[in-house]
Amino acid sequence: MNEENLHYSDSDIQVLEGLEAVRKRPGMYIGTTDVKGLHHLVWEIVDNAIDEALAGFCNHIEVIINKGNSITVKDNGRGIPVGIHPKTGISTVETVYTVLHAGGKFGGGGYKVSGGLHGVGASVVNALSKWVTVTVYKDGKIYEAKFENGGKTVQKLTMIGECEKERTGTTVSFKPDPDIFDTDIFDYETLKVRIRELAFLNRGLALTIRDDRDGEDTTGEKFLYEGGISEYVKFLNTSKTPIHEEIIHLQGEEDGVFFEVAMQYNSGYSDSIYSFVNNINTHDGGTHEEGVRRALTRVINNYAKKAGILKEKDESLTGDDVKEGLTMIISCKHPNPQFEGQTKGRLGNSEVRRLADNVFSEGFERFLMENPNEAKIIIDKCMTAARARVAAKNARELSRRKGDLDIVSNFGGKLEDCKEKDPSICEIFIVEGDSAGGSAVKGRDSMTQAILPLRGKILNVEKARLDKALSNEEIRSIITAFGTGIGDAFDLSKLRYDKIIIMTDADVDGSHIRVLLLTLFYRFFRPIVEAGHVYAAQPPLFRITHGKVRKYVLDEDERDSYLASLNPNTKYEIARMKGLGEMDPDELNETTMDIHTRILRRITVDDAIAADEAFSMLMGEEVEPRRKFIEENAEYVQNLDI
Ligand code: 0RA
Repeated sequence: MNEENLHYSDSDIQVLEGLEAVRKRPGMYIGTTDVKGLHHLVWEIVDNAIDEALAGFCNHIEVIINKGNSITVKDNGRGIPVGIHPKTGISTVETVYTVLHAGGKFGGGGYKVSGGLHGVGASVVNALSKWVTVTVYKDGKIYEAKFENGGKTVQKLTMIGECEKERTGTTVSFKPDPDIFDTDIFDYETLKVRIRELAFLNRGLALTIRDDRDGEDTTGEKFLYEGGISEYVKFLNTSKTPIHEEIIHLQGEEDGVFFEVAMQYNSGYSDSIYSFVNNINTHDGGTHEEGVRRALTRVINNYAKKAGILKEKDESLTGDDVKEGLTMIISCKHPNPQFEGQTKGRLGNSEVRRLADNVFSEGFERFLMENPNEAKIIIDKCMTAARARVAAKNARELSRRKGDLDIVSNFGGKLEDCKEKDPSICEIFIVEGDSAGGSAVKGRDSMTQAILPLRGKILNVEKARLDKALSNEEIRSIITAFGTGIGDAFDLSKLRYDKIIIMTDADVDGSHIRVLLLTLFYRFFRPIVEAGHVYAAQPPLFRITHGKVRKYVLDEDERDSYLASLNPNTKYEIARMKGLGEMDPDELNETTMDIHTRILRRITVDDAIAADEAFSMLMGEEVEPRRKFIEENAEYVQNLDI
């Protein structure tokens, strides 16, 4: 045996030991052996092709799910080098596929996905596969290497044919080892979503995915976005309503670090901000995000002040104010990214903060200057968000001082609280109208029953954000009485009553108010509804008296079946009940409030949703369904505060 052979067999043994370690502890390398780990294999191979695209030599990557659940990844890059690797003395292809950690070290420079967060290299895929075939098209020749059963070379890199000189690239096919994985079934949708994302993140790079598992080809799906992350933002906003036309796209480069950002505001209240480094999602943010957030807040405040929208005395807009309804993609390509944090989901390179801030602030400032109409729309949106924030803060402070009932009267509410403080035995009746409220106060059990009379109409909260809702006195009384706070400070455990009972007349007006209250609860106090704390009192329609017995019944049906149950000789009297406001306190107590005789209907989430939907329809953008609804419910609708 000569030196070289000796050397070769040494490393060969090392190689096998390395790959054996991967098979013994796959979790250490790919996290899990469930379907997520299975997909991880695909990303390892795709990432290598993406690196070739990032280096500027590849513009098409194809992923195919083959019959029998093997995968093929094709790229049209330069092809993996086919020469002998100086360190191992074997071909580079074989080195990359059999030596642990040799992946991602194809040669210096450039951005690398593969060297990044997950990059464990192609050898790990080989170790966990039943078989792998690598084909390289290069210099007019076709080369092939084959591996089996966890990465054992069964065919060294061999020239197997010729092709046109122009044809270059690498094709890798592999079949995950069923002994390793819990499942061998790839999920098309999962693969597609990430492949589409890669296409958005790498403008001009075509990615296709095809599922050949059942039957012959389907052409698959092709993703190619010349607009890159701008198109990503557009895509994310498709089911939303953008408030300005243009997608703002800014980019810059410094010392080999490339940074870009795309954004557009929509009419919603939440934000969708995603950031990436070398195509890897930095879900915990990092310096690139920090730079943008800082610049966004600063530029908007400066502009708003200069434009006279934000006055000297006004508080500055916060980072939260300026991101309401914002859809944004931040992408950074870095030759040497430092990933930090428990899950390595945060970019640590400090120089990126400055780059991101500079690129963003210069570009965005210019956009605002050149597009005053859009600028106004955006600033107005932020101002509204700020007002909502201040209003919500005031409401929180209001509800924090729970029990201090002076505050309630300050806001025009007229809560008659109960004496008991233990929420589990307390109830609050929300009563329509002052006269019914008066009767309820007199007829109640003042130990455990609180009464909150409402003066007629509650604000319709459709489309009204927290700030507007909070300017309504009735709503403020309700918030204060409940004690839970509202919005982000909502805390169900602070609820001061076990039962919230809506007590309205059994007529059209009564049901209007009930619908308005349910809508309010569903929008702003949903957990209270979900936890089953909300009830509707059921005032009876008839009183039947016979002998010493007084029986209240809800409706005609109940009346008839009760009468049918009586002895035929029984003498009885029937009285039709009046509205809540006309009952005297004793009657009201006996019929509707007394826990022994009353009838309550628990409001389910479905009831609340139905109320909410009715309102959405009445207030929504679509004219036709609204017209129809009003026609069908003319009487019902006419008094609504819409
Ligand atoms: C380094 C140098 C060269 C090609 C590659 C890496 C390369 C690696 C992979 C992995 C998957 N697809 C790939 N495509 C290219 C070029 C070396 C030369 O020009 O000979």
